[in-house]
Amino acid sequence: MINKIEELKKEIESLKADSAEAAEQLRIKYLSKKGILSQLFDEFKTIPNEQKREVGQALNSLKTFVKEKINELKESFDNKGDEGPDMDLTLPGTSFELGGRHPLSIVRNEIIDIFARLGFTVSEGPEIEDDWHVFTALNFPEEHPARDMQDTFFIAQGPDVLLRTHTSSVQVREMEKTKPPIRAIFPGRVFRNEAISARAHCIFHQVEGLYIDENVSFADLKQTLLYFAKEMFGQDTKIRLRPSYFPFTEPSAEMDISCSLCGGKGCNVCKYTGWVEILGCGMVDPNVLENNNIDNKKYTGFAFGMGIERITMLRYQIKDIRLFFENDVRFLKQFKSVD
Ligand code: 2NM
Repeated sequence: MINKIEELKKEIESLKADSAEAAEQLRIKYLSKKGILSQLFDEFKTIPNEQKREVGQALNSLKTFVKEKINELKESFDNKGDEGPDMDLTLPGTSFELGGRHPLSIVRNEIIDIFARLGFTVSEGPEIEDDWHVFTALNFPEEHPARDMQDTFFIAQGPDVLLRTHTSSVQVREMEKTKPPIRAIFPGRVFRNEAISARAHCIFHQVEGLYIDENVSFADLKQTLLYFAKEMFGQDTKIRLRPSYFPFTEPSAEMDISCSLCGGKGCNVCKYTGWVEILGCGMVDPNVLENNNIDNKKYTGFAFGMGIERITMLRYQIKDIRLFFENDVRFLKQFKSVD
C-alpha cells in the first residue's frame, strides 16, 4: 500500500487542469466521498495492525498534498479574472448631484450680461473703505444721516475705516484711475446697520452703473434702463421714473417697472398699484465730477444703483430676503443654473 501511495503522489504532482471546471473534476476524482482517497482509507481498515501507523501517516500526508494541489489549480483560475474587474462595466454609472449657482449669482451674472451688450465693463473694489470714497467724494454733506453710526458700520481701527454702504465707492476709484469715457457697472456686497427683516438685511448686494462722456443725457439714461428692464423682466415691461433725491445725482429719480407678476392689473407684489420700484438713478452731480477731477463743463454722466436681492425676489417670487443667507439646500436646490 505504501507503494501505491507513492505512485499516487507522483501522479498528483504532475496533475494539470486547463479550466476551473477541469480542476473541479480532479477534486471529485480524488477527494469526493467515492473518490480515490476515500477508497484508500477504506482499504486502510483492512491492513494488518503493525502497518497501520506507517501507512496511516503516509495516507494523511497524501490527503493534505492532494488538497493543496487541487486548491492551487483552482486558484490559478480565480486569478484569470485579472483581465478586468469582477463587475459589469456596461451598467450605467452612479450619478451624483451637481451643485447650482446661488440665485443672487445667477441674477448678478444676468445683469452683467445685459449691460455688457451695451458696452459696459465690470469693476470691483474693496468692501472696507474710507470716508472719502464712500461719502465725501460723492457729495454727501458733513451732516448727512448716512454718515451716522446708526446707518454705517465703522470698524474699531478708527473713524475713517468703515464698511461700504454702496458700491459707488468703486465708481470713485474708477474715476480716479480712468479718464472719461467711462462706461462700467459695479457689482458687490454692501453693509448697512439695519434691523434684519423679511425685506431688509444688514448685508446685501448691489449693482451700480456709471456712464460718463461728452453729451450724455437723461434720454440716454432712460433708454439704457428701459433696455435693461425689458431684457430682465420681459419685452412687455414698461418703466416709469419718479422724481427723487440722492446726494450724488441731480436730477435724481426712482424707477418702477410694470408689475411682472400681474402685468399691471394689480396684485399683492405691486400692492395693487401695477408698479414696483427696482432702482434709483440720476445725472451725476457736477460736484461729484469736480471732486474726482473730471471737467464738468465738458463731461456729463448718468448713474444708477439697484439691489440684487430685490431684483432676484421679483424674478423668482421670493418673499423673504433672509432665505438668501441661510444656505438651506432645500431653497438653493431650486436654482439649477450651472454655466
Ligand atoms: C443710486 C442711485 C442714484 C450713483 C451715483 C454714483 C456716482 F458715483 F456717480 F456718483 N454712483 N452711484 C447712484 C445714483 C446710485 O443707487 C440707488
